[in-house]
Amino acid sequence: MALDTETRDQLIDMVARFVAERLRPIEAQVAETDAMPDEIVQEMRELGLFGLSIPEEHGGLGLSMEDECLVAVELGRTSPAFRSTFGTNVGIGSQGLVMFGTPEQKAKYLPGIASGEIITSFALTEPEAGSDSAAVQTRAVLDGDAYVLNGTKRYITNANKAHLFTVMARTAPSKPGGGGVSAFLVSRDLPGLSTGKPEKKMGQQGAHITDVNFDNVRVPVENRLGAEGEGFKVAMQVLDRGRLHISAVCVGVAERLIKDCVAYASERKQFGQPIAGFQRIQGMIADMKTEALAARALTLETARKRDAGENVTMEAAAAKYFASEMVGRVADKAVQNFGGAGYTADHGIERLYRDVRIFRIYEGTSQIQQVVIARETLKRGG
Ligand code: COS
Repeated sequence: MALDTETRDQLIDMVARFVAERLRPIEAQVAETDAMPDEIVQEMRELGLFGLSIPEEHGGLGLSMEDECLVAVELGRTSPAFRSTFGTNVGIGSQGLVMFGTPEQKAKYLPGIASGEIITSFALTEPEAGSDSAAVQTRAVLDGDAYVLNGTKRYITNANKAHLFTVMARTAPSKPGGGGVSAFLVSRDLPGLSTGKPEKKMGQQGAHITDVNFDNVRVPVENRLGAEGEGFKVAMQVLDRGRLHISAVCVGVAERLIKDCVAYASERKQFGQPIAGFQRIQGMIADMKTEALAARALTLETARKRDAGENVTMEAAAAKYFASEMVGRVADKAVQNFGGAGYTADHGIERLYRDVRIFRIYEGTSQIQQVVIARETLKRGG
């Protein structure tokens, strides 16, 4: 549902204040401890952040894609690890259920997801199925009233905290591609399900990814999400949507970095004047600003198209491709703008430089986005 302008502005203002007053002051602490304070998670719950995209009838805010992107831009103005805390509930961990769940499945899980009592994860990637998602080897074998799952998922965001996983597993080994894959809602407390140790990562400390292991996990038949063999398409449609959200976060981080650069360049003096007065610095700021504006426009335009019911597979891939590459270039220029101070931990610039690197990889690498964009463009005839 699209909010009226006033309500939307109030929501954005509330999120902006939360980011500025509660999250930015503890960015460095969260990065250093690699842990998210419980009271911050509780405040996120109270603000409704876990339920931004969950339909109102199930206890969420039911935002339109455009409104969700506008909120995601605000959330991008701080360490992406904060957004990651509820990011799976808003996006890939819940949207399969929202789009393909039965009324019973929705009623059972969505209210808890919206309130943040249930943390969700999206378990698609495997050791041998990264970009080639259709190659998943995790098996789901029907046995009476349950599917028996065996296999390993890798790099699964929030898996260490998750109560509910959307798992893509192969139900038809005779069909090697996506057609043999089904999706399941898998509760953490089922015997045989375990998660590994959080990986040591380049950035986004405070957000965690781990393996998920399935050892004869019996998942009730009623927890299959969508029809047998539809799991790959469920995953792809969840990702179409997730990619737009990530694009908006990239825009937010870029806008934050530009503000930081402008503030620093206006203060920092060399050759007797603030470096903002030098055209070579201005050139960098102009490039950063232009690219951020372009990514913002592409992301919001695509979100509006999706809200209008259009197929945006190509546009969402283009937005993710452009916005994630853009924020990489912006972060690189930000380090340059700050000079030696950007390379030290003092201003948090090097931290954001590391944090944004994953945007070009997760929810589909830039190279996969190129594949999707080219295929769709060829299919559409231009
Ligand atoms: N929406 C709906 N259906 C889709 C779709 C989409 N976005 N993308 C593909 N499909 C459908 C196709 O229409 C096709 O259906 P039919 O079999 O009925 O014709 C089926 O799914 C298989 O599609 P395709 O042949 O394009 O599959 P490929 O194996 O070639 O893979 C890519 C396509 C590479 C695009 C896919 O594997 C991908 O996106 N990989 C990256 C995954 C990713 O983002 N991983 C990150 C981990 S999750 S954080």
